[in-house]
Amino acid sequence: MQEQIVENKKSIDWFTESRFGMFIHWGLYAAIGKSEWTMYGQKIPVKEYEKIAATFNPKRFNAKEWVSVAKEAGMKYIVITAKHHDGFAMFKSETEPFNIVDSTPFERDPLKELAEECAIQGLKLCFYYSHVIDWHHPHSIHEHCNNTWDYQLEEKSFYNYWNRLVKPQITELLTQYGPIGIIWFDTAGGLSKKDSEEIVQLVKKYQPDCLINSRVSHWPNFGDYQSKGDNEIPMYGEGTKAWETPMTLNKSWGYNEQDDNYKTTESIIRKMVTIFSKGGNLLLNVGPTSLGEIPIPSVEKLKEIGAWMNENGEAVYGTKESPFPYEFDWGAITVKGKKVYLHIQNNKWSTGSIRINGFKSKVKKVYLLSEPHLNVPFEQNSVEFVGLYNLHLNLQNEPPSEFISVVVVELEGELQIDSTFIEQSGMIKLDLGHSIIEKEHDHNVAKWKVKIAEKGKYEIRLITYKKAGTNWADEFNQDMILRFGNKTKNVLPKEDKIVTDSDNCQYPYSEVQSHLGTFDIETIGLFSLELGSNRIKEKAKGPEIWQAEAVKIRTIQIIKTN
Ligand code: FHN
Repeated sequence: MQEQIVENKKSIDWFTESRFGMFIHWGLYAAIGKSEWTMYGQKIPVKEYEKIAATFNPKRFNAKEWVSVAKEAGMKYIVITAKHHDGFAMFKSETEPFNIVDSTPFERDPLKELAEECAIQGLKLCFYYSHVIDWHHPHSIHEHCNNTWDYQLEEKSFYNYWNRLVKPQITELLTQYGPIGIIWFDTAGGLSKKDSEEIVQLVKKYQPDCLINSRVSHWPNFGDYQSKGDNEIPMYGEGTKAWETPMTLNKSWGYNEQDDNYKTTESIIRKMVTIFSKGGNLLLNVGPTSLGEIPIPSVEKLKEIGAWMNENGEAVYGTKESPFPYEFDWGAITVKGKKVYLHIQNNKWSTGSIRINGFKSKVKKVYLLSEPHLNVPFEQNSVEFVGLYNLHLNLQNEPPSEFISVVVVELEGELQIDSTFIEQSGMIKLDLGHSIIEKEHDHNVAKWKVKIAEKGKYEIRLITYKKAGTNWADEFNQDMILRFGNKTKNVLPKEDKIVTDSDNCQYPYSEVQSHLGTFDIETIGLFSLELGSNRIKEKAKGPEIWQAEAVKIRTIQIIKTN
């Protein structure tokens, strides 16, 4: 399959250049208004659930409006649920009458209308298809989540479902709606490699340029790019192929009338630029109502995001990830040719300056993206014998954009940086993904090398992401072994600080910071840092099932305290 990924290079380009798409979770469940898992959660019998179709009449659905909302937000593609886990097809299906045209008073095919409108407005249309979970069909089999209130598991025959529903419906989707950007598969627990390959071949047979996400299963053998876990922003060092984070605007995918837990626009934009700076795409979700409207708070958020994208799109579309293998506390970096874009959080402008260590390229000029005539004063200096190169910017004016303001650093030549870990203004984050993991006795040790440019006291913190409802003491009940330079400490991490809205982390996870120790650094140079624990796992070879982990170790943060 490696060959196939290379063959698809051309079609993956539109995806990586686009960076930003709209996810739409829309189905019969919108009429219940409690999100898309209600049928399963309440064990609603198929016969009862089917009755909802008779009342489903999304009269206010307007494809032109939906596509315009996406386009004005700066989104370049739309992924809509053609069939979610409830088995209801949101398109005219000859294969199965449980579909929006044949079993509702609405009688229209919204996917056809969206396909026409996307073609007019220049967005790629993509279809989500739940290929393994289907609570309506008597023969679908998933490893965990089946309809066992209507059907007996032992009476199911998977290929009855696979051959008579899944394959024909995917064929319909690929042959009746013009070119499709992605078939977005989901929750494939239990699907065999053979079946997974078969569905990949089916998609490629009808539309060779159509991309397939990793949740088709058996990634990296199959799938053109990786879907990260829901609401998961990966750490550095977790895979280099194209990837995408599916993210909710509030806490739900399908329409949930009680969920007004919207993220702030600032928080979304911070997460967005973090994703872009790591080379990923953001697929941001809306859950329209049963009348066919995108909820007003979602539209308002998307308008604000659109205003930001409109001003700063140059620093997003077609850019590459930051070459620095770690996060900065002031914001994030994207790169295009000889331009380096610094996405600086507005609350950092008041500090008056930003210093980037490890910046080797000669800088030609620095200016504000939104006001290119306004130059930003800068200095470059280096201490070559210790390999320190820094770029210092003076942020004299007020931030020019709302939320995050972009500064363009234009280079004389190609971008060159020192890619070792170097503390940045007294701080650096070392992600587990970039450590070398070695086995010692009964546990693993994660190892990094880090360059310290200033003498002083340094605090070491552990950053983990904890799932809501997890009891910390159950997860961490043994000391970790921390080695920094030639000093060693045994420490049991505690929940010292909880951050509910960090740039990388969101519901159902929150960031936990644990103080591990403080060390005196008396000479500048390269230090080794090691963390040993039975909680450090070998690096995942395939996709991680993000949702399954109660606590995920992410990062060691080093902070200069004086
Ligand atoms: O179970 C689904 C869920 O309803 C939703 O569609 C998300 C979107 O990524 N995918 C599954 C859970 O990972």
